[in-house]
Parts: sequence; structure tokens; C-alpha cells
Amino acid sequence: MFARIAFSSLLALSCTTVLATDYQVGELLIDAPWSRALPPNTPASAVYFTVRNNGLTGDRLVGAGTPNAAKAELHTHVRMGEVMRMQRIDSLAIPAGTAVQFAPGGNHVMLFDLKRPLAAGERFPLTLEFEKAGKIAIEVNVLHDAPTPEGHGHH
Ligand SMILES: [Cu+2]
Repeated sequence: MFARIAFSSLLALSCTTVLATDYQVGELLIDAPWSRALPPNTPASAVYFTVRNNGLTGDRLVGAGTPNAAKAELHTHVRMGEVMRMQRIDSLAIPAGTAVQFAPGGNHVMLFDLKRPLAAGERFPLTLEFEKAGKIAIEVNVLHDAPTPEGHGHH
């Protein structure tokens, strides 16, 4: 039992260092930004992360940009009859005291016309713009798969 606890804290510690790089702007914390590794010539991709709002007032994510793609848009998924389709949104509320997930099948930052392929192990810069907190530059980790839950939630 003790060994198990010790191992999982060690794991959490190493994940925090390697994967779950946190970024802070004002009262907002951006956690573990990642993007899926893609074959060369894939035209579009998506970036995922978590935004925690530790403040007492709500904020909104209003834009994103990266030198790695011609265009970045905020997207979410909406149900259209039987299927979930992604849809562009102008902004997304980050209410006070909540953590808003950007994840496959849900909210994401969509990247169009990638300037170069995204290979696993690489990182690329992304700027997020919030209505109140302003802009923050983060680094996106390119991974084969979504980070494991152990990489999150240890804050
Ligand atoms: Cu999309």
C-alpha cells in the first residue's frame, strides 16, 4: 500500500515536469497543452488543454494563434441529429472557479494549413487570448495519444 502511494506520487511528479506544464495568466491556469502526432501532409489538427479559472470573475477565451498554422479557430462539438459535428465558436466562457476542458470530441483549438508536420516529441508555440486576462504564449506538446489521467489533476 505504501509502495503504491509512493509510486503514484513519483509518477505524478514526473508527469508534472515532463507533460503537464502549467501556464498562468492572471487567475487562469492552462494545463498540459497537447496535440496529436500526425502523418506528413495532414492539413489540419487540433490542440487540447485545460483552463482553470481560480479567480472570482468569469473570463472568456476569445482567440488563438500559432506560427505553425495559417489559421487557428476555436471549435466545439454539437449534436446534429445522430452525429456530433464540430463547429466554430467566437469565444468560450471560462466561469469563475471552474476548469474548462479542451479534449477530443469537445472543445478544441483547430489549426488549419499546418506549416510543417507535427511529429511526436516536438513542441510548438501557441498564443491564447482571453477577454480579461489577455494573451499568453504556451508550448504545445505533440503526443501519440492523449496524456494519461495521471498527468492531470494533481494541483
Ligand atoms: Cu475543429
